Amino acid sequence: MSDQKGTDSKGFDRSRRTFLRASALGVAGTALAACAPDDQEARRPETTEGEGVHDHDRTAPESDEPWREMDRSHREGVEAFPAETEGVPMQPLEPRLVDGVKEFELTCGRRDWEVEPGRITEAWCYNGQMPGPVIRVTEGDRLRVIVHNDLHQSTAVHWHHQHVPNEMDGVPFITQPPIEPGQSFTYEFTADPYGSHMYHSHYNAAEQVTKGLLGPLIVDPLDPSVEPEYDDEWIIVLNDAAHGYTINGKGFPATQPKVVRRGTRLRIRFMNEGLMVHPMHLHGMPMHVFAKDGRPLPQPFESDTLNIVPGERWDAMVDCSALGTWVFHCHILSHAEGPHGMFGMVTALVVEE
Ligand SMILES: [Cu+2]
Repeated sequence: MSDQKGTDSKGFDRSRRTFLRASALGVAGTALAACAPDDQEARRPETTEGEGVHDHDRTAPESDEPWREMDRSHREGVEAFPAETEGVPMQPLEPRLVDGVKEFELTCGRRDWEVEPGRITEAWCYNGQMPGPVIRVTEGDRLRVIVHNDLHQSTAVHWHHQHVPNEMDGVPFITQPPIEPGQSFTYEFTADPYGSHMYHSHYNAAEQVTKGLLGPLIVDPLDPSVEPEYDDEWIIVLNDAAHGYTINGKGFPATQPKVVRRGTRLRIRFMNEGLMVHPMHLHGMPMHVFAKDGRPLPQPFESDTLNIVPGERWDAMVDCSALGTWVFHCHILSHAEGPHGMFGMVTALVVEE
């Protein structure tokens, strides 16, 4: 990163762009490439020039030694990151404003989902996304969410931690009839309290939620001064059953990094929609944890590894002061790295000049 030769106005090294695949996250890839050790980069195949791949290691007589094969598969995973895959999670969902009510529409359905390059699973989605779209409102807003069920099973939607009227709580046979296949149901409530929240199925949940019927519900406070100021945010949704260990519906190397400028105050919103605990560990910079389940902590604390239990949300602030590509992963290591390299719950925070 210290070599400024050949950099453009954004500070990226143009000569290294050629190592990138065309990708919506080319910026992140550039940052990653720029942080790769030079010897590793020198061996990287020149993807834009066609056939010419010259890689000493792969053709050397000793290339069948097990440790070389292990190094090769580790390196390939890192070089593929961030991999482009089919299926984009967590797009912002725009409401219609109807007589002062913010009206959203969610359709439950099944689709093929590329968790990692070439690994396709069947996801059960809201609006074709896993996790589902980001519903974002302000504390005190009136919401109406019309849910259509195009699944082959009944379903219902629970608004996790929202103070809803009982009949809006989304639990079949307790607060409402199930939303049968082909039917719709309309939820209506006032957004309260503020914070990082979630919505998810509350019917056959071990299957429906882990297959993808979940999404972030962000309620911004009416008075922003009740939360710390931040420049950028990163929602991290963890899941661990039907599709393997995933961050925002993807496993490494298809997880997406967060790329920020040095000095950014980055808010991370952790959510666990899986069946297991996941201690998330950020390299390089501490996390200042200031809220649990959307509520401010009486005593914020500093952490490098934050345990996220199923159903929990945690909010942490990172002062992105340290340049580089910092790995960010679950520290139950069998969720993150094995003999073939990193997989599952691994991503990166990339801090650029
Ligand atoms: Cu984990």
